[in-house]
Amino acid sequence: MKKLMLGNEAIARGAYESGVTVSSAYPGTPSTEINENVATYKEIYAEWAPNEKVAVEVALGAAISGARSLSCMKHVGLNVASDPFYTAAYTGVNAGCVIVVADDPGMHSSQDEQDTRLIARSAHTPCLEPSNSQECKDYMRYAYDISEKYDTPVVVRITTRVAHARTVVDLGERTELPLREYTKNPKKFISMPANMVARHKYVEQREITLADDACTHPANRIEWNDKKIGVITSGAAYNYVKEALPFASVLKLGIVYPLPRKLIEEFAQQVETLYVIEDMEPFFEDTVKSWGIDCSGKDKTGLQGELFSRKIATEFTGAPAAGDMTTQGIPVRPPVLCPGCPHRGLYYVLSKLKLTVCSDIGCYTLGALAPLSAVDTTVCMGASIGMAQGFEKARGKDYAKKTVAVLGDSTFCHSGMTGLLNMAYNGSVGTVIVADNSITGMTGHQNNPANGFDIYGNPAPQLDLVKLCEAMGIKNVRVVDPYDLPELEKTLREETAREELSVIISRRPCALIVKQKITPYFSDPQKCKNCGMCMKIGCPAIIKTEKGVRIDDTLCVGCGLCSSVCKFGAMNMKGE
Ligand SMILES: Cc1ncc(C[n+]2csc(CCOP(=O)(O)OP(=O)(O)O)c2C)c(N)n1
Repeated sequence: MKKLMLGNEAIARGAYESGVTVSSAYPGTPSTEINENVATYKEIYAEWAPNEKVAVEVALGAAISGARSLSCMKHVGLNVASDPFYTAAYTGVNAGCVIVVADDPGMHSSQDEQDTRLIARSAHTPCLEPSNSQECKDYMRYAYDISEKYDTPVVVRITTRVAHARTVVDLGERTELPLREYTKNPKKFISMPANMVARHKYVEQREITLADDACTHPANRIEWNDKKIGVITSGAAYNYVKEALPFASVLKLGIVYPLPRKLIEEFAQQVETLYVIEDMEPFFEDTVKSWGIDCSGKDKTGLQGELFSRKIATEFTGAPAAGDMTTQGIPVRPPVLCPGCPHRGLYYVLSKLKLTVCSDIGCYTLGALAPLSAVDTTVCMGASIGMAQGFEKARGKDYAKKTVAVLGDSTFCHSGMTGLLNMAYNGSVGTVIVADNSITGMTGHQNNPANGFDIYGNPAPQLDLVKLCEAMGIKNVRVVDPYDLPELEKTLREETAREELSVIISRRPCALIVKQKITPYFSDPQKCKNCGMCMKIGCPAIIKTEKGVRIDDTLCVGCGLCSSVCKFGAMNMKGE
């Protein structure tokens, strides 16, 4: 049967058909839909882990114990998981263990452009890269076969356009696999120096063998055409190359690490001019050049942003440039906090109090945008707390009283908890605000340990944030509703004035998950003085006109924040 599938859906299907029984992941665009789809297969146990490190550890444990396993994450997730990941290359697996990592060239929804191929190489772990949904599914089987044959975890690297494009997939049957036998093997599975010295040698030999075998693996193939131009490429870029340079011969790499040297040398010898066209880093290009083969590519495509076929046609054939194809003809629509978002009230008050805000990664990062403009720093998940502590240690307690850390509930569970423990343990002064909207909002509403539901939507033990903070020895823990601006402001003033550590839990569910009847607000033209105060909350439902403001009642969710900030009583609920 054929089905139109997202790359991410096809990866899940590939895991299913390959007989996977355990999958642990943490959401992150553009990888999130993989585990959401895995969870639809009843044959696979799926879970959201609190972070990627735990997810990889669960997958590794399952694989060593004898079951094929999967872990998925976005590229920066692999940084979090790198501790178990690097050592897993030494311990090896038992049953197959595949880690799918989604890179985001062009940073559509990420804080950096990281190339996972580089990490796979430094961890001495094989890496595969599919170009479309069919390959997403097929490469999962290849990945499990390689994982078991060579006793190694395997990375499947995808990029945004492959993860989020739909192409036709030929569905196959699931191979049901019995659990492999597990036997205690300290020399392999206990990462003590004496054991790992021998394993390191194994890893080196494995890599040489795999590089040789990769020369004949079906995932690496040459498509001969005119031999004047030859292109080495992979992943999404392969599709663009086929469209932009249909006359060229192409070496399509599916195993992108370790590289099949003999195959590349054979290809290079037979073409007049050799180009390497790859998203992100000059990963293939640098290696091929290091073998003394003349080639080029990055001088034309650059390191930043993603490739697209018109860009390749322009750079490699001199076709007219088409401007920025990604935005042409499309009105600019910058991201914004949704109408009724509970983070809006919090950032309005933080901005009013002119506090230094070490923020974090989540919907609340949007508090950085005008008119709220309340954020000073955002680095990576969980960094807000450590950064605020750094401000305190460098600038002193008085500055700490003007500094807050802000992070969401999922981010707090992911990697905020340890930062808070550090503050408590080291007697730091400061205010940490957990913007608890009872969901992992930014990545599309995944459940997490703080909201009391598992990946299937079933009730799960709910982390009690207040008790957790108290258990860390924090005396000042308060819960406040961010729709209640006066109370929120009072709480913030009181807690930041203390020369102690405080936690404020700003609690209200995400406006998009609240299912209740909405009575929208309207602006009374008799009372509106057009003072612009309500514009300061940055609500997309409020529209400024020459005569005053208007509320778009198709957007308004009736949160009443505009009414709280209007001094003239102009904002009222319809029917009031
Ligand atoms: C290491 C890492 N993993 C995953 C992500 C993707 N990501 C961005 S924000 C976010 C979670 C946001 O949830 P929460 O903290 O609850 O805040 P909300 O968006 O609900 O306001 C995730 C998973 C990331 N940026 N970095």
